[in-house]
Amino acid sequence: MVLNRERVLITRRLKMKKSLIISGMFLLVCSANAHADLLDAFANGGFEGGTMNTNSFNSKVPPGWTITGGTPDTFNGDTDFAGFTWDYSSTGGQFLHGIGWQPGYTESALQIGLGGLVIGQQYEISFEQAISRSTYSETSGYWQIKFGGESQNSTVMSIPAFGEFKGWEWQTMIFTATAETQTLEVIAMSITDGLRTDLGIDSFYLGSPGGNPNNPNNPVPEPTTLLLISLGLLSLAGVSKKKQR
Ligand SMILES: [Ca+2]
Repeated sequence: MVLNRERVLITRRLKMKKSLIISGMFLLVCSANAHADLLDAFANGGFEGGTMNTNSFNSKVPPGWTITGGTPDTFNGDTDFAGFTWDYSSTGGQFLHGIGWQPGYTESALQIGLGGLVIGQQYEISFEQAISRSTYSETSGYWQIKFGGESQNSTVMSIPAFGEFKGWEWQTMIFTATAETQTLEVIAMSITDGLRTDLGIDSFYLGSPGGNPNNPNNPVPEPTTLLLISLGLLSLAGVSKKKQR
């Protein structure tokens, strides 16, 4: 009788463990899928779809973006007027060109009304940046990114020699939402007041941390990782089963 009762208890415990493991695995798969979501309201991080002449200072930004300061331009990897040398980013096509010439002149673009944010939640902003030296360029520069009330600076890119190009290099930033709807702004900055820098930005992502599939610096959980975690959980279950025997 006593033995039978123990057996029933052990079977019950094993059943509970099994269901815990299965729900754990389910949660892991769900969280991996949630990371793939890009913020709904955000548009055109690839700076594509412009119909302007990309081999000139066209003073136009691609669809989804609005100019806030100066006259940023839409370029592509072949843009080579005025001594410029550029290349295509990892996601290709067009990109945004901005001049930083502080404090008197700043080129910037924004997207307003990015809603659906969760206050206190972290969001990843990642992008590729580049710098070129035209006949007008004088100094090094960086991108300043504003999202809501928070502002972060990218790594400074040093001005290359004439005819040379530097980039595209990935930048990853984590912002915390302080409102349900926020404005995003990208601002070209020179490191020296009174001297001009010419910067490029492309492959812009705003969404869940780790969710940018193009960002090579992101530890995105891959199917193989999930499989390994599942196998680990199963072997743990095996060990506890043996112990109970
Ligand atoms: Ca692009």
